[in-house]
Amino acid sequence: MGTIRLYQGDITQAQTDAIVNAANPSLTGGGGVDGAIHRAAGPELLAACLQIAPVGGVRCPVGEARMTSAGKLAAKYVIHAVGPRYRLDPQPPRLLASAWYTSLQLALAQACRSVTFPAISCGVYAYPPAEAAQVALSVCRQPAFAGLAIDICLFSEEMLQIWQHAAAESP
Ligand code: AR6
Repeated sequence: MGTIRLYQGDITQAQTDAIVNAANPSLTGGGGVDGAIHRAAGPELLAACLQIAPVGGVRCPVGEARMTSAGKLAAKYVIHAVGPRYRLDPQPPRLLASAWYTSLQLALAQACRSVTFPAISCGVYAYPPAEAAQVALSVCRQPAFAGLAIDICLFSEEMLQIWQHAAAESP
């Protein structure tokens, strides 16, 4: 039976089959959770990302995701998802939903039973977290993903409360 669990923590410590990275289209690392995941996984993660063939000049277009091995992390896989930049990309809700949906599809395709997400786009990409939470939770609740244990790892207590509120508002 699937579950959706919100918790405060550091996603690099997650013990699930896959963890999701909030990446950018180059998939060559960056700041925020992307930097933390690459540091914790070690250089094998960047090497795996560089194996991904670019499409139209980028390894992962906005609203999509790509899966790699996970280097030194406890997880088996890293799913690199690229969310929208809130004020720059068109139709941010559609692109954010697509990033979550594609990530969950990849997890299922690799027979993962559990996956941990960060708050994609809620940092540098400036997506208002309450709105992002509603978009993300509505994708996670789709029947197609009912067999997955989905954890959502929020970095601060404040972010956890925003997501818990969104979850309670639209149960
Ligand atoms: N564990 C869990 N969540 C974290 C962690 C961590 N260790 N570190 C940060 N967060 P961001 P974005 C939270 O900026 O907005 C990168 O440079 C953070 O507090 O990492 O999708 C990429 O390369 C925030 O709530 O991702 C891209 O260029 C959330 O993770 C760009 O940033 C997402 O913040 C992507 O921006």
